[in-house]
Amino acid sequence: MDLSIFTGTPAASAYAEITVASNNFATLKSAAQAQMTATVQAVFVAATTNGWLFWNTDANPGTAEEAVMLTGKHSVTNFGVGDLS
Ligand SMILES: [Ca+2]
Repeated sequence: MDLSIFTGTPAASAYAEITVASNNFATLKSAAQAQMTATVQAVFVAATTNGWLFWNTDANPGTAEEAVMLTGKHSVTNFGVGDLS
């Protein structure tokens, strides 16, 4: 997945991944945003059923403006920083 916020493959430090035992979008988004810093710009959340990628696109690094659901990707083994290129 080639996000416009990155040029080429991002540094590992720009990415985080977590597991959240929920399928509630607000819960997943909140958990992702808790990981987001000036350094971490994209967060993969392995939810109960699917995976979600959240990322920042504006000047506030603590809020995710964009998200996409990755059907069936409910494990952190299903996605990694190497998939952001
Ligand atoms: Ca933001």
